[in-house]
Amino acid sequence: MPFLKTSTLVTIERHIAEEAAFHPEATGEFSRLLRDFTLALRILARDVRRAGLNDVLGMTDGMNVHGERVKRLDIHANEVIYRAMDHGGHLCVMASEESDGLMSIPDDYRKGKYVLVFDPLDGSSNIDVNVSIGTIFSIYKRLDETATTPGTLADVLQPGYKQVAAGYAMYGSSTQLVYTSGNGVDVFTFDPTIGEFLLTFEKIRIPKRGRIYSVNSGNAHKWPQGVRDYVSNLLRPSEDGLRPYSLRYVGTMVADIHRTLHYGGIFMYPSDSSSPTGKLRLVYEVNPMAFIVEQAGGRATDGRQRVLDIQPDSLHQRVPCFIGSEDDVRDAEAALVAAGDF
Ligand code: P6P
Repeated sequence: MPFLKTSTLVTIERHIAEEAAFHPEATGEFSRLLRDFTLALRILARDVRRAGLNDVLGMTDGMNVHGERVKRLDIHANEVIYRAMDHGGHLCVMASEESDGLMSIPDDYRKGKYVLVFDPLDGSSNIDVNVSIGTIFSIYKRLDETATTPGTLADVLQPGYKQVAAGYAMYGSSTQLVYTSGNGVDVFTFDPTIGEFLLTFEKIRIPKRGRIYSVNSGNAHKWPQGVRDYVSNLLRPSEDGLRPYSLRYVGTMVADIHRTLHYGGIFMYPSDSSSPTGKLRLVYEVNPMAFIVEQAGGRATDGRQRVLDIQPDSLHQRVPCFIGSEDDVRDAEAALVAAGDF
């Protein structure tokens, strides 16, 4: 794998404090924000691990804002993160996949200069079968950093290149936190015996090209012609042995991106005839993953433009996405152009 395994004993708190040196304007507020957030992740790591025992699985009678039946663990995760983050004084507003609109900071708590958006439990369709699920998050500075009023929708709907930090936790055989604040991508593994996230891989670099593609092929009949041409070509054996590619698809974005980050290749959720803007959400799924993959040397577009340059129009806006190794994403874009999809 193209990154260094570290042997020094570095907790995420120490790592963030050391990274603060790259941000002279840092007041320590950002470090305290992340400390509170990792507390929520520690709680969710415990609760996801015990989910099968606590009977929190299974369908609720609730529906989320998108009309999808919501599993109890989704709601629980949303509440855990909100309660961990609502009183620290670092945030002026939050928003999540499970929230209809903005998640306000309670009146009697100070409004800070940061904004947190998150998908509390990505991959909820996999909760019942013990397949990896995760939490995805992004942090922005509010538009007026001097304001002390509640944050607004404009503070949340910022283009992805404005992200101050982004990351995801993956609750699998171990709980890993993959994180960037614009200075490369680092991986922390949770040690439940000491309750700490320890730095395990530093400055991940995604391979320039991989040999894996990741997409829900069940939608192939609905894809734009360029996507079908691109995937057909990946399956055509080449004389240099680079093709055919292998298909790997977990159905949890966190798991599919995590594998792509380490092994290279491409993760795609294209638009299709029934979902003209794809399925995945720009603000709290695709933007954070795009920031991470770009920081690891990869590429993330909607098939035509850089994801991080897109100005969001609404909180739950969907966007087609092609994310992964630079060469693989560019090949997909070229196939879309060749087929006249743009
Ligand atoms: P499909 C999980 O429900 C999710 O939001 C992402 O984590 C995942 O990449 C995608 O949807 C899977 O969608 O349509 O392939 O089941």
